Amino acid sequence: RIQGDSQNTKPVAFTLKHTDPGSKARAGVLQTAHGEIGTPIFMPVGTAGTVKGVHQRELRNDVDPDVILGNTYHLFLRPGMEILEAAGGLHPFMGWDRPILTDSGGYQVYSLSGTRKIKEEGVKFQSHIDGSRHLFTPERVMELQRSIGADIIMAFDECTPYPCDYRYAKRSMDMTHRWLDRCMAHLEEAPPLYGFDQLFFPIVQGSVYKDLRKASAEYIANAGAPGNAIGGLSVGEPAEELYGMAEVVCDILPAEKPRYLMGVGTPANLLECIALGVDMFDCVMPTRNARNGMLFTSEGTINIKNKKWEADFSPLDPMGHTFVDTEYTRAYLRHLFAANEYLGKQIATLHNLGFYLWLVREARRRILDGTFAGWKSEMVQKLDKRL
Ligand code: PRF
Repeated sequence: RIQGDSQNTKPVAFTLKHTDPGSKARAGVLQTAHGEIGTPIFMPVGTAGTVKGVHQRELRNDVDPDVILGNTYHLFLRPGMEILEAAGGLHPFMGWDRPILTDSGGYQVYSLSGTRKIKEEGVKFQSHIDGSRHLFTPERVMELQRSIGADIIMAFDECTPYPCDYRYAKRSMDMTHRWLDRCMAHLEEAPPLYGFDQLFFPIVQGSVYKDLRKASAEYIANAGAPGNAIGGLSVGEPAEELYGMAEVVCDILPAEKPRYLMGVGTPANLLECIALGVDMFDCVMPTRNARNGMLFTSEGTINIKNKKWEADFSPLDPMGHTFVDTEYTRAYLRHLFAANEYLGKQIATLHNLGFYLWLVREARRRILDGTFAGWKSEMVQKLDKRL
């Protein structure tokens, strides 16, 4: 059932614990059916019922995220809703009993499928797997997310490309708002399938136009949902535009609800946006870049395939907090990548996710003890370096 509408008597899902005196950063706790999420949080991307390259046991014990993300688009195409419903939803299917958020497909249909047609009714698209044709409407996508059974589900939206002319951006934003109304009307009639609440988050769009972003943030805030998301960013615009839009939107979205910036980003992007009041993030960067040999550390990024690591027997990351950081050397990981061994990608993935989760946990700790702003400025300098 949708929480947060004015008639709703359910307890508030989000509690703010502290606001940083030197920035707009906040630390909070979001209650979901499968447990609490401490914010700020980074959500590892588990597109198709797996965070690529990591066992659920390692994910839980070594990376320890409060929540992971799944994708409606992928799960719909494979394994399909019949299988997921027979399994009792995605949690039991994949053996993950902590919170899950599903994205609506409002981004994946645009970025992955070959041909697609966007109309008021919805989006017609072809599967990137077998070319089969499908139609996603706001109602259909709510049904799919009920079958998947995530704790947090997302509105169906259109993520505009960059660059995007003003006229297109405005028309698309207006349609995203109408789609939001359809999503909410549908959820009113369709209770969750598995006996627990699903928190519904609408999504702000508006490309890089301040007036559109403001209008969209106001529309989304008015929906009265238990949390709100910011979409349409990290699509190729300069970082300054990303921060500018995140700031405009955060200043309008209600302070007492969590704010989720979708598909962002680099470690420095996370810290800058936390400072603007963003609470939740997801991105394929730590997992995807790991599989390409790129490691994020607190001193900057490393390309482990580089010959310079060939005989470097120092630990992967002496300051790292995951077991792989001190258990393996750079020379060993470089060798695994050179030999194209599976384990190389697995180790790199654990390292990067461990780093991202350390970063947001440290940010949270610093917000709570009032030292976030200074720490952030220092960290951002180092994070963008290449070693
Ligand atoms: N909409 C949805 N998912 C997303 C985005 C969006 O705009 C983005 C923005 N880059 C990432 N994931 N539904």
